[in-house]
Amino acid sequence: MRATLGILIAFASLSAATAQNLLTNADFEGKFGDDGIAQGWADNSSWANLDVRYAPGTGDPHGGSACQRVTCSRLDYGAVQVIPQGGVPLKRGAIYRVRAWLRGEVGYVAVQFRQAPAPYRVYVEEGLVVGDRWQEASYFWTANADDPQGRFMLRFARVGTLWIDDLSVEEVSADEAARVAPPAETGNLLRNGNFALGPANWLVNHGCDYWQEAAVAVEADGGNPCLKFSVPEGIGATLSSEAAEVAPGRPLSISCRVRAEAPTQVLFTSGCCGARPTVTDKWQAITATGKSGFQPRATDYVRFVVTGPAVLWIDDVALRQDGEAGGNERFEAALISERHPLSLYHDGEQPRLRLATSTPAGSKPTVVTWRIEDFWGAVRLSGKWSRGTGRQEKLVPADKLGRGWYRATVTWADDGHERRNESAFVILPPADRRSPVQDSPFGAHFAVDPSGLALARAVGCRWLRLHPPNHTKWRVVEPDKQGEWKWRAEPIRIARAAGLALIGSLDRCPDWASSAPPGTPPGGFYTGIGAWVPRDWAEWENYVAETVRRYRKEIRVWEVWNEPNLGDWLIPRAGQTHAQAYVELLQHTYPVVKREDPTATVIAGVVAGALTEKSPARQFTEELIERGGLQLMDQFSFHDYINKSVDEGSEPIEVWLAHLRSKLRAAGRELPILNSEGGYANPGTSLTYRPCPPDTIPSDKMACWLVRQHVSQLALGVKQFFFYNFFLDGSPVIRDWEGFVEGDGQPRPNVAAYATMTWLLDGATFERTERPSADAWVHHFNTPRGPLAVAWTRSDTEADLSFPGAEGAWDLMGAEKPVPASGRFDVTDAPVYVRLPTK
Ligand SMILES: [Ca+2]
Ligand SMILES: [Ca+2]
Repeated sequence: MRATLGILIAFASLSAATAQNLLTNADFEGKFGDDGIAQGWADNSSWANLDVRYAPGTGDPHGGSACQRVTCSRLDYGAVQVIPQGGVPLKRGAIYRVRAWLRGEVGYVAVQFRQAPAPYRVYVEEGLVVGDRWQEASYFWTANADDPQGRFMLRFARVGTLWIDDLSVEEVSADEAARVAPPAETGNLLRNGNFALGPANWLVNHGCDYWQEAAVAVEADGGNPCLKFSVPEGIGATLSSEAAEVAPGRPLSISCRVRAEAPTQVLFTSGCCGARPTVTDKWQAITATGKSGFQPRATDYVRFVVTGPAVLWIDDVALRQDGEAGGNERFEAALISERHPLSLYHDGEQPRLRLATSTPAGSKPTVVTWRIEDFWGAVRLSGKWSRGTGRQEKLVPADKLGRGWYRATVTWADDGHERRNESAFVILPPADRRSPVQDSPFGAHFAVDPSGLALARAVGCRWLRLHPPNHTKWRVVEPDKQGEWKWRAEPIRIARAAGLALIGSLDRCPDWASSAPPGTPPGGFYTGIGAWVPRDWAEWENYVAETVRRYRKEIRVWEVWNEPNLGDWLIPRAGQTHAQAYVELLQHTYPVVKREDPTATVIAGVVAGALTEKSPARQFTEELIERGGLQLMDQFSFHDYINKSVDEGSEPIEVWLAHLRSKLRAAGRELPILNSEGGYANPGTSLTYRPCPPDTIPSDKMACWLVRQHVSQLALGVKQFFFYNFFLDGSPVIRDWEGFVEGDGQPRPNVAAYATMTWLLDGATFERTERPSADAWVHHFNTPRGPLAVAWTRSDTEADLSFPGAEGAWDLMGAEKPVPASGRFDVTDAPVYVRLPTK
């Protein structure tokens, strides 16, 4: 991937620039304003919580006599965004060459196009990690949107200085772009297209609003394995291949063989071509051809999209760019657990992994090297293996590993290149959590389907917030017409039967009940017509009353709306502020819930963002308090998505939470506070071959910060935290927000970190926090098994901390640590748990 990008950059620099630059004053040779910003340019960081200043860069510009200097001196939330004052007209299908010269010390700088108004969809992004010397970021892009006011942007999220010069955006011909594109590879670019490696490298989307799920199984069709894809009635499911690197601007074809139990319409597609045939009970071939577009990191993958009921058998799936059709001709290997992809094991279970190879007829045997590494990077098991042609398999017992997260890798040489395949599995503490569920602080968002329930149980998550799954929302239960109820009793019954406690969500207007003016574009489930306040409060009150009454035995806690401080998540009536509209909504909700169920708890606020100084979240909350909103709720909730640990930065959580508490106290309503949604907006992958943007949060940091966020919040009296989210999105490319597991459900290190935390802190009560130094935290809890300390240090620091009389210790991944006689531990930013003697 990196090599291809390097080639693109090198060639792009050589070719002549004759096209028109769609950016003005992009060499920064024009005037600078009093604010230090070059004419025609602007700062777009006011939504973030940071300090940034601009100045002319006169020493050592890339070209001419000046460039733009941007210095960020404080960054608590968001990113610095530099934009031209005007939009750039973008035409769908046109090819643009985008170039930027950059230097500085701010890490990764993204060079992107996005939609200027909400929801700020990012059309394309590429960038580079800047350094002392000028470097060029350069890419070709086939526009995927028509936008007369496309927003060009440079974006970074680290304290430091960036110098910018010689930006350009030019429309170029397909020939010009193709001249510098890498050549196409021959052969099938997909992994395991013939299913010789079992289900490896295929992903299923399980949705998040269903309570049954699609299943895959490998079946032998006369000795030839194929994939059986079963989709229950009413469920839309997607089966995806892994993403493959493709050559942009070249012909691309996809093909497969498929049959169905009964005639079924199947969408078989890649990013640039597809077909929608009706498949019958006879094997038939499907093919489609197209041309790959230009993207900075061109990848593509195939997927089958089916609405159940459907049963399909699929084989010989290919994505090629060499003009040939069908067939795997490459050697391939995989090492996956017998429970793949939801590879969850507990103490006492010995995972068994299947090492499978597929050697084309007539090829020589290939030697594979396999290894199993732990979270800390230590190779725990390894070996080499070689067998004959065709499909070969052996079992690798992964015993003696103990608790932890593990990556299983198999590598082999192919024409001088090292190829590899990977999978992940975890060994967790026991699943039983015995403390009363009502008191558990551990919640999340997951589907009430077998995978979602298994994952929640395995990691000790006790609470489910229905956002999504959307089983209680107005758009779902009364979707089409007043009085036509479509209750989802079944998933609520299933969730309760699984021992989960629920937060119901009273939220989102059906189109018929919205105050959106006629002609409003539909938009999405959350940010479209349903985000407008209800047209008639009587209709809303009726929905609230019916819903609370119906579920009052199953759902004891209700939350009102979601993120009402965001512009497109609650759309007020003309002349109203967001806080004003939200207080009006609470006036028509709180008394109704209490009338139907006087013992129910009503959570409100649901404010997006940490409530730091000057943040929009704090401003909204203070206005909510001034308008009497606290009288219309029993608990206050906020949401916090993090890009660093919550206890670091210039305004850590202990500071802003204390401020929030003082405001509640001053208003005479010191309500319980909870974080009803949070996690990672930009998660990274733990499977290193999957395409992943460079500015995502590494999976090892996610595991550390997840525990630090939970435990810090518990120590600060935050009642509960609902991680977003546990969904199996089926995507082979990294999706924003989908933070807990990989797209197919393979565990990220988060899974072991979360399970260890809930196992040790089940039934715990907070005692006190010690700060042995400014860079170290020790939070003390009383647990049913005795006193427990949870300790860590600031990022990139270590400390030698003393725990006299320590009786046991566990690392972040749940493995027991030896207890030194001295009681002293080397502590890092990865939390460690220490069992202390009972006093
Ligand atoms: Ca210049
Ligand atoms: Ca096959």
